[in-house]
Amino acid sequence: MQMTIKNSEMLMKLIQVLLFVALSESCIAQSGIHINQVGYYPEAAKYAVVSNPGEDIDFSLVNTETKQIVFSGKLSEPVLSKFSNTITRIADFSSLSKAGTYILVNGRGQSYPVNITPAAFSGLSKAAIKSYYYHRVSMPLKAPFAGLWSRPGGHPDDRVLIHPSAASDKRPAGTVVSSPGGWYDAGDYNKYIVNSGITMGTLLSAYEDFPAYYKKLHLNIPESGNDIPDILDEILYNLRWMLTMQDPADGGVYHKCTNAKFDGIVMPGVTKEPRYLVQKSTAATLDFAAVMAQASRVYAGFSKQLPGLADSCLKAARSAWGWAENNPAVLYRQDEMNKTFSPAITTGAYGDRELSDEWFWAAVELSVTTGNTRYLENENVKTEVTPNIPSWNKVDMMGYYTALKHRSAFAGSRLNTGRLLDTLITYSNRLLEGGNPAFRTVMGQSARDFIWGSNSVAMNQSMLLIHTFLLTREEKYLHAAASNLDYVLGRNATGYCFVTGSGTRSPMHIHHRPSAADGIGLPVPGYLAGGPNPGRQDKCEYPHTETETSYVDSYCSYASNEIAINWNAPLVYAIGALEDNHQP
Ligand code: G3I
Ligand code: 9MR
Repeated sequence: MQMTIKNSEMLMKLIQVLLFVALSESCIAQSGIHINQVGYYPEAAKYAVVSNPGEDIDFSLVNTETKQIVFSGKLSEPVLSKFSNTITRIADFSSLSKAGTYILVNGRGQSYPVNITPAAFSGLSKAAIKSYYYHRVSMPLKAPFAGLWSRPGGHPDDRVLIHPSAASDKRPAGTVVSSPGGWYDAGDYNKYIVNSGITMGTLLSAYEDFPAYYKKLHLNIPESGNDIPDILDEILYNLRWMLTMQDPADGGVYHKCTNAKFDGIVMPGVTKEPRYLVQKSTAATLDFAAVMAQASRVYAGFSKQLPGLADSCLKAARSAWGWAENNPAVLYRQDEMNKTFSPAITTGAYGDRELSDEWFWAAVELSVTTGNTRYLENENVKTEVTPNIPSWNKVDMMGYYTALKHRSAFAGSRLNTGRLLDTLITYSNRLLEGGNPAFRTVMGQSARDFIWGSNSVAMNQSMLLIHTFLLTREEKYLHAAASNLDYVLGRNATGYCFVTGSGTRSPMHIHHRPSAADGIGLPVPGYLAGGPNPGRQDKCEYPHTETETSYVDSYCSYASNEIAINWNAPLVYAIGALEDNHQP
C-alpha cells in the first residue's frame, strides 16, 4: 500500500515535470512508449507498449488540455519480444473512451499524443488513397489538388519502344507505341503490370466491399465531382494505362514499361532516357486478366458516365486469358533475358516462377464477371488452394476473396466454396493464436513476416482477417485486424508511425525520388514505408539490426524505407473497412 502511494506521488511529480517542460523529440523517443500515433475510435481496444520498462508499473493518461489525470492503471507482466531483445509491458487503457487528446505517462517518460475520436482514421483514409494521385505519370500535379507537392508532369510515355525481348511480327523491335499515364510503381519511375495487378485487385475490392463509404469519400483530385466515386476515378487512371500494355494482335500483356536502368535522384520527367515495353509474360497477362474482369464488374455500375468501359475491360480480360491458354508458363527471367537482348534491363524484375495462384485468381474473376465457370476447367487452375498472405507474387487469396463474396456464382462448379470458407477461417484462427504478444499484434507470426515490404505483410494480414469478419461477422477478426493497424501506426519495436505525414514520428527520408528531389522538407504524404527487413539488401547503415528493428529512415534504404503502390493498397483496404464499420 505504502509503495503504491509513494509510486503515485512520484508519478504525479513526473507528470507535472513532463507537462510543463517541453520535451525534445529524442527525449520522447527514449521514453520507449510505443503507441498508435494516429487515433483510436472511442470503443476500440487501446494498448500502449512500454519497452524495457523496469519495475515502475504505474501509468496514467493525462488530458493535454485540462492536465487532469483521466485514467490510471498498472502495466502487465513483462514479456520478451519474439523478434528482438526488447522486453515490454503493456498498458491497457481500453476503457478510456471519452474523446480527447491524452498523453500516457509512466516512469519511463511520456508517449506521443493519443487521440481518441470517432474521426480517428478519416484523414488517414483519404491520405492513403490520395498517395496514388501523387504517383500519377504523364500529367502535371496542380496546386489545387497537390498543394505543396505540385509538380510538372513526368514521363509522357507517348513514344515507348518495343524492346527486342517483346518483338512480334506486327511490332518488331523499336516499334514506337504509346503507353501513357498510370502510377509510378514506388520510389522508382517504372510501371510494372504484375505489381499493378495485386494493387488494383486490392483497391477494387475496397470499393466492392465498402461502396457506401467510398461513394461519399472526397479526395480533391481533378476528377472530383464527375459523378464517379473519387476512388474509382483514381483507379481508372491506372486502369487506362494497363489497357495500353496489351498487344492488340494477340492479347498478351507486356511485363513492364520501363527505363533500361533506374533513374537517378531527380524529379519525374527530368531524364529523357528511352522507355521500353519489355517481354510479355504469363504472370503479367493473368494478373491483367483478373484485374480487367474485376474492373468490368465494378465499372458496369457507371455505364452512363463511362460508356463502353466495362465491355472493353471484359474483352481485354478474355483475350488476355486466351493468350495465357496458349502460353501457360512464359516466365519473366530478367537475367536470362539480358543474355540475349539489349539494352539490358536492370529495373525491378517482379519475376514470379510459380503461376498456379495467378491462374486461380484470373479464373475466379472471369467466372464471376461472365457468369460462366468454364475458366475453372483449364488444366492449370487448381481449386485446392492453400491460404497465404497475399503479395505481388502470391495472389491465391485474391481469388478466395472474390469467390467467397460471390459464392452463388460457383454453385455446381469444380470450386467448393464451403471448403474455401472453412480453410480461410482455420487460417484466420491460426493468425489470431500467433503473432507477437510483446506488441499485442497479429504481425509477427514468425520471422518470415519481416521481409522486404514487411508493413504490407501486416496490412495484408489485416485485409485477410477483415474478409473473415465480413464472412462470419465475428468481431474478433476485426479487432485482430485493427491490432496490425496499431502496429504500422506506431505500436511496433521501432516506435515509428510508418505512414508519411501521419502521427508524430513518421518517416522523413523515404526512398522515393520525388520526395528526395523536390527540395521540400516534408515527404509526399500518405505513403506506407516498407518497414523492418533484416535482409537489409541495400547494405545501408541500420541503427538496429534485429528482425523487428531492422529499419532506417534514410533515402539510402530501399530495402526498409521505400514506398510502393502494392504496400499502400492493403492499408487503404484496412482503414476503409474500419471506417465503413464505424459509420453511424
Ligand atoms: O521467393 C523467395 C523465397 O523463396 C525465400 O524464402 C525468401 C528468402 O529471403 O526470398 C524470397 O524472395 C524475395 C522476393 O522479394 C519475394 O518475396 C527476395 O529475397 C527479395 O529480395 C524480393 O524483394 C523484392 C524486391 O523488389 C527486389 O526484387 C520485393 O518483394 C519487391 O517488393 C521489390 O519491388 C521493388 C521493384 O523491384 C522496383 N520498384 C520498387 C519496388 C519496391 O521496393
Ligand atoms: O531505387 C531503386 C528501388 O526502387 C528498387 O526497389 C531497388 C531494388 O531494385 O533499387 C533501387 O535502385 C538502386 C539500385 O538497385 C542500385 N543502385 C542504387 C539505386 C538506388 O538509388
